[in-house]
Amino acid sequence: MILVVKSGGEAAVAEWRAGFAAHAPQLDVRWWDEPGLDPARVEYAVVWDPEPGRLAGFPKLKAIFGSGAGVDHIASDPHLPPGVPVIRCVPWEAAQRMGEFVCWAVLSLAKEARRMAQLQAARRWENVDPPFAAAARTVGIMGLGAMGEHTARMLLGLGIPVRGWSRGRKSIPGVESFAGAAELDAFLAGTDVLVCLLPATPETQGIIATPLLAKLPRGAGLVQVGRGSQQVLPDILAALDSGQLSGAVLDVFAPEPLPAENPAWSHPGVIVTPHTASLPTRAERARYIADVIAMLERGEAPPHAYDPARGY
Ligand code: NDP
Ligand code: OXD
Repeated sequence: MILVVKSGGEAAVAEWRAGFAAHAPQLDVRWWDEPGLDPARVEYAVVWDPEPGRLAGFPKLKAIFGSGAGVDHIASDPHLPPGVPVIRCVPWEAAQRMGEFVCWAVLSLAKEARRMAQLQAARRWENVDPPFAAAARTVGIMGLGAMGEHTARMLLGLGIPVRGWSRGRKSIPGVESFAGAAELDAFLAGTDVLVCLLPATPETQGIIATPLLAKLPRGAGLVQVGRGSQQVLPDILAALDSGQLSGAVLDVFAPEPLPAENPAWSHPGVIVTPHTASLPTRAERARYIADVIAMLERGEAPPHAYDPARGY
């Protein structure tokens, strides 16, 4: 049973192979561009940002796995083979690592970590006196899915009040739920630190822009860990310059890598991280994918399947 992999480059294939060998030794793991590979023998694919049209070249494909949680880079392929499920890679570690990153980001904003790093670089011994305890500011999470819900619980564990916005209403103990476009403004009005954990869809494209930022309380923080297509970066920098935002942690950009000349790199109010909020090891992801392949082979419905009707 051949599984092709295109994630992390050819150099990463050995690590993927070792990960699968531990949990699904029947899988023959091959590099996507391997010379002489017979496409008709390929049954599974694990990919990040595949070239459009390539997946359609495997006629016996049973499932396509994203090597990450968001599969917009696969779903955007106009030649995606019809009827082949696209499955998001969401091991427990992915949500845990995301929760850890967001807690770190929220605390970094509250503790003015960027300013402290600047003072250290300048060898200046100056008090940094944040005006609020982190627990005095409500975090609002846009997107309460696999990542958002776990993150909400971890923030609550730190004593930080949490509210969330999603398409459908949620009932997560301790989290105030807002649903749909009609409740977005009310959600934003009580959000002191906005966390974006939305998928990239036509509805979320460009959502983090001046009109939305203006609805947050003045001096709000922003943690963007969704997708770069959701933000208008000049609007975020302008909101920081005007004081509408007090600080931002930005992990995702369009395009990636963020070009060296982009002003976000050196903006005093921004912490830039290189799309690194949640990256489980290849061993963790291989174990998860192997488990889902076992479910598929037993004829069971896979978890975290991409739904083309919803767009995520
Ligand atoms: P899920 O599909 O599990 O959750 C998506 C959430 O967004 C759901 O709560 C959904 O609402 C909500 N949502 C979707 N569209 C809308 C909309 N138009 N209005 C309001 N709410 C909406 O995804 P995950 O939690 O697994 O991942 C979310 C995203 O995080 C990924 O798509 C990816 O872009 C990003 N990500 C980033 C990483 C990084 O390292 N920076 C790592 C992993 C993921 P409902 O529940 O009602 O359906
Ligand atoms: C993502 C991921 O979807 O890294 O961004 O998992």
